[in-house]
Amino acid sequence: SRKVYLNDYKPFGWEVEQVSLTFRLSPRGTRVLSRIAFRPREGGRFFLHGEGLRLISAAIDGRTVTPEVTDEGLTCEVPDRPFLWEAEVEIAPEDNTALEGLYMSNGMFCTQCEAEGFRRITFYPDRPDVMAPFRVRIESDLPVLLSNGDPVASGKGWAEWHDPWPKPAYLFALVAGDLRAVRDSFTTRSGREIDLAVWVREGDEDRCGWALESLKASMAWDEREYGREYDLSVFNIVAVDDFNAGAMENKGLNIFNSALVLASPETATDRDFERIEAVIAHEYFHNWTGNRVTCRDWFQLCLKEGLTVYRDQQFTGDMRSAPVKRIEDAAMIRSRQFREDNGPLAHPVRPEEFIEINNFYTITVYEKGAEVVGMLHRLVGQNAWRAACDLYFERHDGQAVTIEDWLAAFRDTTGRNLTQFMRWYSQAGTPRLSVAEDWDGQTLTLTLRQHTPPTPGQQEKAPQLIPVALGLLHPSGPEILRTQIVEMTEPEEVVRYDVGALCKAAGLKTERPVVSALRNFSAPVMLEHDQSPKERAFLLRHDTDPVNRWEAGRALSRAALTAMATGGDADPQAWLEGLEAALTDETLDPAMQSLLLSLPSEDDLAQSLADAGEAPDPLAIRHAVEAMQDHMAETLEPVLTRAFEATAGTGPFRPDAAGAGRRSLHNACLTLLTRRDEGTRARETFARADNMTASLGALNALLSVGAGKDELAAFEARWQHDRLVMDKWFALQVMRASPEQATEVAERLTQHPQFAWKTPNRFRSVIGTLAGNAAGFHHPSGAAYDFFADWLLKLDPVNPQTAARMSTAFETWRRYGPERQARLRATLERIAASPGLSRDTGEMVARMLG
Ligand code: HT7
Ligand code: ZN
Repeated sequence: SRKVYLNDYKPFGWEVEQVSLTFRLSPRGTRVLSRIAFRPREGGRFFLHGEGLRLISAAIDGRTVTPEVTDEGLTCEVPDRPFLWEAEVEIAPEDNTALEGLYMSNGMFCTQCEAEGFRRITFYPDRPDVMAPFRVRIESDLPVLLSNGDPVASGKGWAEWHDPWPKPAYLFALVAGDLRAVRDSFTTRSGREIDLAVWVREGDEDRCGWALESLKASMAWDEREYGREYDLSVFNIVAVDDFNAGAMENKGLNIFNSALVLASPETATDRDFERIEAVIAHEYFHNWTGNRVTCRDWFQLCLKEGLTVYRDQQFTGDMRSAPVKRIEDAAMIRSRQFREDNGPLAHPVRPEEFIEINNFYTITVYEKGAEVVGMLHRLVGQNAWRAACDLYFERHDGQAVTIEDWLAAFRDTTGRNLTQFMRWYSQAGTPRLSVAEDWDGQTLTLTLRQHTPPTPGQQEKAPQLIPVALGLLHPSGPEILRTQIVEMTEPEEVVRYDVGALCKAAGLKTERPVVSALRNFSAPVMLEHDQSPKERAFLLRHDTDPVNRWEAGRALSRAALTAMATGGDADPQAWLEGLEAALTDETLDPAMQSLLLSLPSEDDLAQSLADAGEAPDPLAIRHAVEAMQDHMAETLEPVLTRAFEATAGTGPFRPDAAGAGRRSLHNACLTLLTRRDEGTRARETFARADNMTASLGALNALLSVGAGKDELAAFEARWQHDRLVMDKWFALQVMRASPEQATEVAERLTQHPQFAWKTPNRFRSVIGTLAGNAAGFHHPSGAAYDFFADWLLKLDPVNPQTAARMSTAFETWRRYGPERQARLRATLERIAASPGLSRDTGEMVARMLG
C-alpha cells in the first residue's frame, strides 16, 4: 500500500466553481449524475478520485469522452479553459457494508464521506482543499429526501437542495428514508429564525428532546463565547443505527449514530445524556471550526478536531461542572492518550505520513490536539485568545488551511514567536517532566527537567514549551502561593521561592511547603514528582486545585494497588482516611466525591507497572482491585451507607449535572456496599429503578459480585425490542465477566439472535468490550486473543474501518511478560498474514508489530 506524505502536498490544478448532482436512488443500482464546472489554475494531470463506481458515461462540454479508469479514479484529457464535466455512474448502496460513501441502514439511504467516502459516490477531486457550492436533486419514492444547505423545491418523488457555502466533498451528505421529524427553532442573535429538526425512525420521536435542547444550547453558546452565528435556514440531524463512528458534521445535515442522539430517562444513562450534549455541540461547533474554515489536507486533521474538541470541552465545563470536566479529560489523556503516545502507534498531533487516513482519527489527534489548543489559550490569555480566533475566522473563511495558518493568527495577534510551541504539533510522544525539591529552611528550590523518549520514526526529541502551573501550600493547610505558570523552554530550569517571605505575608510560621505541581493538568506531560504518602494525603485534603486534589488521591490508590498486584507492601491507610474526609465533606460536589471514590482502571494499573519496568499480570491486578474494593467497603461502610442514603433519588429524573453527580455517587457507593450486603440493596434498587442510570448501576453492582442472573433476564425481557438498551445489556455482561469466563460469555452472546455483527454498535458491545475486560482479555489461556482475532478477520472484509480501529486492542502487547507477548505477537502475525487483509487493518497491524 502506498504512503502519503505531508511534504508531498500539491494543490489541485483546477478550481471547482459549482457542483450539481442528481441521485436516482435504488438499493442495487443508484444512478449519480454529476455536472461539475472546472476552471484551470496550475493544471497538470487531470485526475478524479473514484472507487467502486461503474462509469456509464462521461462528457466534457457536452461531448462524450472516454477517460482512463483505474481502481482509484480516472484521468482524462481536458481543455485548457473552463469546462463542464458531466458523468453518470452506478453504485449499489445495499451492498455497501463498509459504511463509507452511500449506504443503507434499515431501509434508509445515508452517506458518510469523511474522510474519503465521496469518491465512492462519484468521480471527483475528493480532497479537502477543493471547495465548491453544491446543488443536489434527489429522486426517490421515499418520503423524506435530505441534503446539505437550504431546501430549494420538492415534489412527489423528488427534492432539491442548495448549499451556497463552498465546502469540500467530505462534508457532502444525503439521507432518504421513511423518517419522522421532531422540530424546534432557534432565533440567532441577528434575528434569523432557523428551523431545527431531528429525523428518526417511527417510534423514536419521544427520545429527541435532549438532542434539540443540546443543539439550541450549543448555538447560543457559540454566539456568546465566539461570536459565531449559524448560516443556513435549516439545521437537520439524522439518527442512523449503522454508523462507524459517533457523528458527522456534514454542512447543515449532521448524521449521528443513533446512540448519540436518542435519549429518555428510561433508556439512557446520565453518561449518555452528557455524551449526547457534548457530541451535538461538537458537531455543531464544526460549522465554523471545520466547515467554514477547513483543512488543506488530512495531515491538518487536528486543525479542526483538536480545536473543536477544545470548544466542546469548554462548553461542557460551562454547562456542567468545569472542575469535574477537567478531571475527566485529564484522566482520559493520562490513560488512553499516553498509552498511544508511549506505544507502537505513537504519532504527532499532526502526522507526517499515513497509508490510510481513517487510522489517524485518534485520541492523539483529537484529545492531545485539544490539549495543545488549551495550552495556547492559557499561554496567551482570554482576550488575545478571542482576538486571535476572530482573526483566524476573518482571514480564512471559505478556505482550506494549515496549522501554520492557525498559529499565524496567534503570532499576529500577540507578537509571540510560536516556533517552539509548534513542536507540540510535530513531535510525537509524551514529555516526562520531573520536579526535584530542595529546601534550606527559607528558600524552596525546584529543579524542573524535561525529556521525551523516542517514538517510532522519531529518535531525537527537542525540548517543548511546557506551561507548568505551580502552587504552594503551608503544611497547616492554607495556600501561600497561588497558581503561577512557569513557561519552561529548556531541558532543565530552576525556580526559587522565598518561602520565608510568603509565609510571613500570610501570617504563618516559616515551614517547608507542600508543592502542587502541574495544576489543572496544565500540559499533557507525565509528571515525575516524588512525594510521600503523607504529602499526597495532605493535597487530597487541602489542595485548592481540584485536578491535583483528585490526582493526589489517584497517586495514593495507584501506589497501593500496584503494590498489592505485585505482592509488595501496600498501605492504603492514608488514602482511605483522605477518602473518608472527602466523603463526609458536605461542601464537596457529589460528582467530585464520586470521582475521588473511583479506582484507576486495570489498564492504567498495568501501564503504571510497565512504566516502572515490571511486566503487569492482569489477573493479579484484578485480584488487587477486588481486594481493595473489599477493604474500602469494609473500612468505609458507615460513610458509604450515609452517602448512599443521602443520594437516593427524590423527584423526577432530570439529566442535569447536579442530578447526575448525585446518581454517580449513589451508584459508586452501591457497588462497594454490594460487596457487604449480598446484593440486598442492589436488588431493591433494581426493582424500584425508574431510570436507566439506576437500573444499570444496580445491575452492574450485582454482576460485579457474580450475582444478578435473574435481573439480567428481567432486563432482557423488558428491553429486547430496544437496540440501544440491548447494546448495554450485551456490553455489561462481557465487561463484568470473570477472567475465566469472559471469552465464554462473549462467545455465548455471539450466538444470541440479536447479535447483528455487521452493525458496528453491536459488534463493539460484545467483541470490543472483551478487550476492555483486561483480566479476561489477557487470561493466560490465550482464548480471548484467538476469539478476538477471529472476529476481527471476519469483520475486516465487511467493514475495514471498524476492524482497523478494533485492532488497537493489541497496541500494548509489548508491555506484558514473555508468554503473553509471544501469544500476542503470534496473533498479530496471524492477522497480518491473512490473505486479502484490508489496507486499514494491514497498516495498523504492521505499525503495531513495528
Ligand atoms: N469529523 C467526523 C470524523 C469521522 C467520522 C464520523 C463518522 C463515521 C466515520 C468518520 N470518519 C471520520 C466526526 C467528528 O469528529 O466530529
Ligand atoms: Zn470532530
